[in-house]
Amino acid sequence: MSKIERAEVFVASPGRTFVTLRITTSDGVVGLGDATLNGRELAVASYLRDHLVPLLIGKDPARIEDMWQYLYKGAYWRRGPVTMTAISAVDTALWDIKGKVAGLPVYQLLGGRSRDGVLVYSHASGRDTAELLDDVERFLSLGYKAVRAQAAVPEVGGTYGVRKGKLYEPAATALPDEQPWDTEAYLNFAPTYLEAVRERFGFGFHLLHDVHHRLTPLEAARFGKAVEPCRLYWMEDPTPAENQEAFRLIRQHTTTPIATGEVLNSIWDVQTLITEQLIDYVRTTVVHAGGLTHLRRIFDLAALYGVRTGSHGATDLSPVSMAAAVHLDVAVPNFGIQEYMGHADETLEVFRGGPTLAAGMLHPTEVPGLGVEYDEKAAERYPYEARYLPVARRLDGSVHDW
Ligand code: KDG
Ligand code: MG
Repeated sequence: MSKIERAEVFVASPGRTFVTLRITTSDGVVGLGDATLNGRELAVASYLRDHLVPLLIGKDPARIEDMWQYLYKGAYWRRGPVTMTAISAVDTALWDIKGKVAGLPVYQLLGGRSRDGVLVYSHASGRDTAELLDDVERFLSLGYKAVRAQAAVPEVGGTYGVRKGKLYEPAATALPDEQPWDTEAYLNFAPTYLEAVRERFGFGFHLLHDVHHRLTPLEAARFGKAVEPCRLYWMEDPTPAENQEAFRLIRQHTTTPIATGEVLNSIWDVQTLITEQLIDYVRTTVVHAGGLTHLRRIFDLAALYGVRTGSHGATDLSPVSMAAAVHLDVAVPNFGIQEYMGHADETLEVFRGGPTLAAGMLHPTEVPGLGVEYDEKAAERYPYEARYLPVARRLDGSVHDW
């Protein structure tokens, strides 16, 4: 029987910080898992190094489900982003190994293709409406069939999702940046730029918008209603999702589709949202929701209730996560859309391979496993740098949801 011989945790910052788990079997097969939790990276690295790696050595790498149950139930302490990200990394690495042992790309182990390619959306943004419109035009001319639109709120300036450099990167400072937030100014302004996008480019592509947890349910209902003429593909995270019941109120007032789940970690965190059909798209990910094993379980529950998938895919999900996501996206019947922001050149020096993009669609690799390699030597050129996500403060100085 093959055994897990080695499990190593790498923390490096090629373009941004990534935590990567590499498992090696006694047969010399290597599997990778992403363990990146933006702004709390070292907590997951320690969870893996100090608590999970000693449990892995000598175990059978083929028993993926059993390993998941062992790590989840064996912890006694349930759920939470740190635990679930660490379990995800182990689970993803074991699927990578299984694919390599079988000589098959991971999507074949998940039942094979349900579709030819994976529809993605990218991020257009601007410091004002004019800049946003130019950016939307750029993405459409690159062949994207779906674009997310975000613009800075005039005067207040503070908002979520406006790119400064080539890629949107919110975790950019050694201590959290504090950004202003004004709900009324946002509610007055955001519908106007979404309308401007539709007016200029029409309805021949999918338009998305991320509210980023900043509204109360009633405000979100008002926003959803206001943007109905724009026929959004979705409004994302209209209100903080830890209160699943809150979505009932939004649902009663608007036909704008709702997506949520990027900060949630388990099937229990989305159970009410799915079973009561309070959302249209579930955005949980391979890296933060327990790996391919658990995410498949969430997606299957969602399929029963007509909820489609729309996994998170920001730059803080490593190419290993993106590869795993695309293998699952291509296989599940209820796939909706995949977020795709791409990665910095430095990131791609360290993580080689992964899905390919053509005409607004991602395609999984056909090589055995996930199809991504980790270049340890290249990673050494990018030592860990601490970076935090920003914090939002209302104009009276109190903390708001970022
Ligand atoms: O680490 C936080 C980011 O991944 C998040 O802010 C990005 O909301 C996000 C999105 O939809 O990509
Ligand atoms: Mg989001």
